[in-house]
Amino acid sequence: MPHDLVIVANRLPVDRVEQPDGTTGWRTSPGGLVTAIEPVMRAGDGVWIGWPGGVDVALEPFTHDGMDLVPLTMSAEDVEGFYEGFSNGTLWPIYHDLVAKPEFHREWWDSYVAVNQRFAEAAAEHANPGATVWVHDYQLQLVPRLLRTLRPDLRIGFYLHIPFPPGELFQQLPWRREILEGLLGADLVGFQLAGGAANFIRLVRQRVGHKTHRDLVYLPDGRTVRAAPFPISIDAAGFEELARSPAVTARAAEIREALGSPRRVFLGVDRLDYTKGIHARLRAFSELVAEGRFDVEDAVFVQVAVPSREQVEQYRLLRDEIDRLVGRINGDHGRIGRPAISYLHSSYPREEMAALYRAADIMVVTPYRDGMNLVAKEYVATRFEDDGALVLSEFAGAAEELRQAWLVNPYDINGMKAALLEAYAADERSLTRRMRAMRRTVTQHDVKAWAASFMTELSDVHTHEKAVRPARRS
Ligand code: GDG
Repeated sequence: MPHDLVIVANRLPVDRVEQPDGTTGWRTSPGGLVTAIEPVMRAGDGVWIGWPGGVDVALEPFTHDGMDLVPLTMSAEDVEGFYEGFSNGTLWPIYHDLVAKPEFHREWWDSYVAVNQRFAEAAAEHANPGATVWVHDYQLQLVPRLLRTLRPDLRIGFYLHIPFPPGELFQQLPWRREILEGLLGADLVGFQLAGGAANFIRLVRQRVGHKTHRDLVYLPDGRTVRAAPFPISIDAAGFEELARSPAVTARAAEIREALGSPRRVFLGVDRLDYTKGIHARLRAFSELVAEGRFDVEDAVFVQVAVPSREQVEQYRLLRDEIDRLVGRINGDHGRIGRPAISYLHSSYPREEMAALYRAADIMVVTPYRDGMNLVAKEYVATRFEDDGALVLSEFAGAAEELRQAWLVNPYDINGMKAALLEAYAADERSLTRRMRAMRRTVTQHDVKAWAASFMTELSDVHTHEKAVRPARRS
């Protein structure tokens, strides 16, 4: 049955789980995107199209927890070419400042085009006349254009969750023009930051040759496309509520005790990804331990590294590097029952994440480049007593909003060491002042506000265009 609102994302918002009786069922994935979009979907007769995970999993559309879901099948070749290849081996590093070297393979591109076409066809099939379609992220940048060709009646929005790179990097892509044209199939293209939107507009002018004015692109067929920032956020109230619960409070105390009740607990929580700067951050901490500035009785670092993209070679190498570093530091500086770094290569339920945030005095988030970084915002949301310190990379999107964090350049190890020392020694008044301001930001701009503002702008895009359209295009 067609719908008035279609969400298109690489993954469905559910994970397959084995039931105790051996059958398989579904569980809503804990991510922020689901929290954000669920209310929009329910209010607007929505359907979600995406990959359920796994290879050659062919399933009929189904309803889970009141959400209509349309699973798309991926073959082993699709996973290798479209997902691990072009999305994560080519686009991911280019869009993250070339932190790793991107690979260019024509067969990966062909697979990217073919899978994007399948997503577009599925969206076309499930959309009512004049429906709204919201396409998500870097894996699906060709969908807006492919979909518009199939269904010119639709209103199409696109949102990029990762940074949109400056022209000097983007231009390396052999398929740069196709990607820009793919995105221009949308009425509204949303980015995390104003800088990403500006990069896109400039590239469209230079590479595709369309006229632009401020945040609008004028296409030869008379259509206009708007590019604008929509910084994503979290379910701040939900996180705070979880953090206040007796179970999480008790668990946080238990974690601190298990760590030997040190004076300060440092925490890092990231997908195990080379963009997240885990290695450099642990190095900064370990040098402070080696220099005797921190004693393992006083300061412990807990690093949670959530397994990610384990089939991709660069991710396996990163894991080995971090394993070696942690082993060396703990071997050199740990004492019995007191490792300098507690390293956990695993994922945890949301309650455990909230308990870790509450147990931590200093949250360390130091990506080389990050679209936003929700972990930083989640930490802030759980600090309802206005305590705790955030050390945050200048290169995370979140740094534009969380100005009261200890901002660091993740390439500058000495700078990071200085920030860790300052956050360690900060007095209560300064911590409260900083945290209170950051909490205000996160609670006021939560994920529901983010989704609502994108949907409002998408439905207003043509009105907006008339208001600002210049007499002569510039
Ligand atoms: C991309 C962009 C942008 C992590 N481990 C566990 C777990 N998580 C949750 C966190 C957080 C989310 O995953 C991670 O979000 P981030 O924003 O930190 O990073 P990416 O995964 O790289 O996300 C990023 C984001 O999209 C949204 O637009 O901010 O810049 O790269 O919510 O809490 N959740 C649970 N167990 C874990 O072990 N339950």
